[in-house]
Amino acid sequence: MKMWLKCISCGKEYPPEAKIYTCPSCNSLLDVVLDYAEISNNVSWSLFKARAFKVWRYREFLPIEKDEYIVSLGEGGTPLYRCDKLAKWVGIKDLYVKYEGANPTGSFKDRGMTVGVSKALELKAKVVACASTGNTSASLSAYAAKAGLKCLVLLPAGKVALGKLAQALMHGAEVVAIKGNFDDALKLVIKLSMERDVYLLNSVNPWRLEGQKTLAYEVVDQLGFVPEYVAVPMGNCGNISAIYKGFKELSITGLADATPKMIGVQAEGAAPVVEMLEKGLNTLRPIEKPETLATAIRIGNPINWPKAINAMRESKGIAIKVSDAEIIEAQKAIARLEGLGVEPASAASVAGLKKLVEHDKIPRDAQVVAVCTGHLLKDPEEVVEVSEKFKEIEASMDELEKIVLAKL
Ligand code: AN7
Repeated sequence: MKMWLKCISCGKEYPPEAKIYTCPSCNSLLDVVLDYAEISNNVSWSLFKARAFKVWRYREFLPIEKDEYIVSLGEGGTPLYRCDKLAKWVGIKDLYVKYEGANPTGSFKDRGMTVGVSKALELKAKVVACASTGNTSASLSAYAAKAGLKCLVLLPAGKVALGKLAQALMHGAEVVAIKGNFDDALKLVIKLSMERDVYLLNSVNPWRLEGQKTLAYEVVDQLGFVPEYVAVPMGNCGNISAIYKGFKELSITGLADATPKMIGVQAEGAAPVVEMLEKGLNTLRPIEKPETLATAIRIGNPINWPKAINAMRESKGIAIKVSDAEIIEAQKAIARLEGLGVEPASAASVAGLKKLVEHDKIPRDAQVVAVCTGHLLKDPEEVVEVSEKFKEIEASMDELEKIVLAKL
């Protein structure tokens, strides 16, 4: 399989075995480039549909040389729900939710880790590491366990949801809390990966994003057409970039005839990319102290911003920010109208759509896919905090009638 790394700024190319994360020449982001002419000759929907509905169904697009290196927990193949009641709530005609909570560790990160950790084995790494707002650490620790690799995770102290911390601890990662935020932890782990023999699996690693692009293939596979809009919550901005790349690859190889407009949603207290697009800035102005109850996207200096900006500009998409209150409202609507439990960051995509409709930024007859990135159980403490208080009563019918049944 022909593949190489290419700098998105200066265009310099590097061989796939180079253990680099950014361009050694200009320090910008790297992208994985495949031989699409060759891939076009080897792929078709009928070929894919004959295989299990999982990430590796799209093997020809996934840059791992030999099958023996593949580390998989059966990720991908997540449901795409048609959500008519939620669509009405949002104010649009056709809304689908891509439910990434159904992945093995409960978030979309697993799509990336199956490829990223396989690449780590291909490159003969012994130790893998990441900084994380939670889900990356939960996913990496599980895949490292499966692969037999040592795993180090750096977390912002006190700001990681309990479910995610539980996963990293149980899968046996070396867990370290950093006195600082995610951006501080990321800076530190990048330095570590440059100076020591530690393989970095944050989304700055372009191989990991190759796995995450499969969400786009699945959406077209499931719908049978390309939706007009795809809404994605943005933190470090790897996912929206990867998903857009996936749609572009389908188009390049003749498997689709269009690409969707990409909608990126950030939380108000951590929205530097939205600010960039709104103000037409050429570079990112990092937020020193990002704050939001959606701790997964509590990121002030997203490393993949150039790729995300490109995805939104090129696709004629939109960026929007939402308040914590809007996120909670959307999280409840998704759970109560559709029976889908998602964590706060995931609900941002739906909250963003509602706001865009209210501001007439997307048409009411639009066909939209909202990506809901992580499972409700990731952050049980937030749920208790934002839910109605419940009563404790004596085990008597009288009390039950008086206090509860009257309400139903
Ligand atoms: C549920 O785990 O950054 O824009 O360190 O967990 O690709 O960063 C998580 C991010 C959206 C944002 N939804 O994705 C981490 C981390 C959920 C997330 C995002 C995250 P990116």
